[in-house]
Amino acid sequence: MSNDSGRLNRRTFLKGLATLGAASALPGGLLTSRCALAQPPIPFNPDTYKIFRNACPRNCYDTCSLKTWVKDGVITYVEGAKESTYTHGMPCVKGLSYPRRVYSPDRIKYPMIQDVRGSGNWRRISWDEAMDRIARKMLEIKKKDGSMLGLAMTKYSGKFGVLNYAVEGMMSSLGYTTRFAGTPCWPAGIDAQNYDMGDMWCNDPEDMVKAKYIIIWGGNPAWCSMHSMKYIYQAREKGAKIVVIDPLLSQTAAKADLYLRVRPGSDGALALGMARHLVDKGLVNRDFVDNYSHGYPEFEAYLRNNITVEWAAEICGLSADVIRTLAEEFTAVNPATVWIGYGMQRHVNGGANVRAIDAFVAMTGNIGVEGGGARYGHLHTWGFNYNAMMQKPPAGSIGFVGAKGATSEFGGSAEGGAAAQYSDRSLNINQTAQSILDANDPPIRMLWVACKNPFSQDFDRSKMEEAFAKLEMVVCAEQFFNETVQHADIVLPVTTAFEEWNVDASYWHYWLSINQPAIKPMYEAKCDLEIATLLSRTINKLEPGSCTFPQEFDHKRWLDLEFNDGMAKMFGISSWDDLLDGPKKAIMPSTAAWYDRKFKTPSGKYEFKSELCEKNGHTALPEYKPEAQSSLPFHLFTPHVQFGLHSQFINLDWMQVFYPEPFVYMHPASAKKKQIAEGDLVKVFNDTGDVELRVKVTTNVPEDFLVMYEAWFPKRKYNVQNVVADTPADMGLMKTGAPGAAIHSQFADIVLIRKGESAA
Ligand SMILES: Nc1nc2c(c(=O)[nH]1)N[C@H]1C(S)=C(S)[C@@H](COP(=O)(O)OP(=O)(O)OC[C@H]3O[C@@H](n4cnc5c(=O)[nH]c(N)nc54)[C@H](O)[C@@H]3O)O[C@H]1N2
Ligand SMILES: Nc1nc2c(c(=O)[nH]1)N[C@H]1C(S)=C(S)[C@@H](COP(=O)(O)OP(=O)(O)OC[C@H]3O[C@@H](n4cnc5c(=O)[nH]c(N)nc54)[C@H](O)[C@@H]3O)O[C@H]1N2
Ligand SMILES: [Mo]
Repeated sequence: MSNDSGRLNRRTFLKGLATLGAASALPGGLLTSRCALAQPPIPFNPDTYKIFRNACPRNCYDTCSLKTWVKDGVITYVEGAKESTYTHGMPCVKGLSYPRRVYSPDRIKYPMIQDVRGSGNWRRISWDEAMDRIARKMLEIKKKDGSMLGLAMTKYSGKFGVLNYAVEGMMSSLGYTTRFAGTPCWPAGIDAQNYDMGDMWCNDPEDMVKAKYIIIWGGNPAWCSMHSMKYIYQAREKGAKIVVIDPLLSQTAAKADLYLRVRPGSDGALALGMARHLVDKGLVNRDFVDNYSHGYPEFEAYLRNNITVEWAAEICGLSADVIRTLAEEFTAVNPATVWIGYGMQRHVNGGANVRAIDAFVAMTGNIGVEGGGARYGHLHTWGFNYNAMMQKPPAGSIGFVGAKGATSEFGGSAEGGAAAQYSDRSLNINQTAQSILDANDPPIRMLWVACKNPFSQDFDRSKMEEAFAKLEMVVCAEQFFNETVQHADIVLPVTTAFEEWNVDASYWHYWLSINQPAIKPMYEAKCDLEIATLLSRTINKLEPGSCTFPQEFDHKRWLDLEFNDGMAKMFGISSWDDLLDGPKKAIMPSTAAWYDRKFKTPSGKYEFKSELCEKNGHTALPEYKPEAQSSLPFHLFTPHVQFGLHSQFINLDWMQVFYPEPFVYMHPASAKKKQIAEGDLVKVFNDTGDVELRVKVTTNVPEDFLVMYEAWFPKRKYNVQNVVADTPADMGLMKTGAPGAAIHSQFADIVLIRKGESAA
């Protein structure tokens, strides 16, 4: 990269930060010392740049539509596409850092082999050799076991492009394999909304400007969906009240009109207390409950017989008066909305709590209303053909008998459409380590990891070491040498979104964006789809007919195969080429989900009482379910970080300026009790394991809390999963194939290791 482009890069980046208000997070002086503003201005001639269309493919609400500026074949900076009213011309701080990711010297550049796993002795090999070794191992498995079930795949959300589903397709095309089903992210809430409404569907976030009352319940959009904040602020300018319900004083809470600190996992009790108050006050919306709902009388009887506002107050830690006022204020205006965050459903009672909140919103008549709704997420714009994913196993493949194939929340079963009695073997992604240890007959011999970082994102890290030790071969398709790659035998370099064709929809807003190659693939990187075609060529040469995956790689042809009339109609395009003119928004009859109040439940109505839910082992009504208990003194939260997205971004040098070190956050009173002060080195521990790091003391967290943000720091031994067990959430199995993970129903203790420098 030329100096000029480097400088322009940094300047635009910091300017972007200042606009976002993130510069306030910089320690004083850093901004000026890093910034090139003092240097002579760079002559800027837009005509010397080529602009490409891209989209941020991360697992994020915002899925930003991007424009990439390329000069002399080099990406100089990335901006938000102005066509998308949602992205609004500006990506987040992570998006602005993309050139740094593409050109990071730490990227995996070539296929490599590690002579002894964990040794760090990586050797460059050719693509041919890598594929040959992989293919031979797969054929060896089939010969030994008579099936491909010894081959497993774990994949989640490192990149959410539709063509990345070629990884699933590649597996199906080899035969019946073992899949890690489910998602660590949002499954309990997905099932809950499916029981209540028959699908997960949310209003267009842009219609939040119409809301007169907004409760952000267990979500932190100031960090995790920053583009949504402008709608919330606009609603406030028009008079709306913004309430945040969270055990932590998050940045979103700090920006609210009212912050309500609740006990973890007590949201169901709070919602039911609010619902009871509506009943007492005669504030229930009769039109909705009488005409569009099923089982309301039974729900009301449950509230009258079992719930009081005082009981709810006791459990959630708010006063009865606050609960009454909140319920009354919410019903006093129209429309009013609740944004149900993903954070709050990561509990042993997460699904039950989402159902209770849905029921409260439904009683107020705010479902199916523009500016209203119980907003959680949607997949309405994901109507692709999933051609890359749906591949048929070779004739005569032997698999699991009678079991259900693995599913994914983004549609389709992994069975590849073959109507055989056999299927894939499906294991729980939220208990990856235990599942590997338990799987026998045949054992998992080989693991393919793509778009996934199990060592940093899955649970019970120490068990993961043990589980990987059982595997005969681990292949990672990756961009960086992360902890999972350290535990692999072969690593395959993959492209970034700027080096490939792809298409990205959002699970929150209604825009669709394309990724076109702004630059050629860096080094020897290939996309997941090309890797699948390459493997198919290699393995079919060794054993003809052993893999059905197409052996040709023409990205544009693959994109054609993903689109259909439904998608074209929804986005008002004639083909995906139209997305090269800019992102397109779905054309909808209303911005409100369920605007016609025709629900997809068995009764066709909103189900306060769900027989399906009962059949699946839960309660038919959204009854109270208690949070987990422990004898350990602290609740432990490991939520999402501001300057990274899971294990991505924090490893970039630009991000380390803002987030150089992880801390555990604790309240001053409990710090004092433990004789711990700010800056001290401590150990956070529980039965699962321990983490050593320094302390920050803050009243943003309750007294009985320890908080650490998930992130990957390449040069530190920091991993929150050392202390997060693989505890299941209550729901998720129905729609995603495995129960969710109770990531926040965790507990720990803390002990001083060494006093900090300042105190010494
Ligand atoms: N303790 C704790 N754990 C959590 C959570 C939490 O809050 N606390 N949150 C959970 C949630 S909500 C989620 S969604 C999961 C996320 O878990 P993951 O989906 O595993 O997370 P990422 O770190 O985003 O991505 C994984 C890897 O994908 C790689 N990748 C990027 N692009 C590509 C590509 O094109 N091809 C391939 N093959 N790889 C690519 C990235 O380099 C990265 O290493 O984590 C869960 N884990
Ligand atoms: N910057 C950034 N953005 C991201 C991500 C990221 O890692 N970084 N990840 C993306 C992904 S995959 C996801 S799933 C979303 C997550 O988006 P969010 O759900 O907004 O984020 P989380 O940090 O998981 O949790 C939000 C809040 O839930 C609170 N919470 C936890 N338990 C409870 C509870 O019992 N009750 C209540 N009321 N609140 C509770 C936490 O304290 C936290 O403040 O964000 C996406 N966007
Ligand atoms: Mo997530």
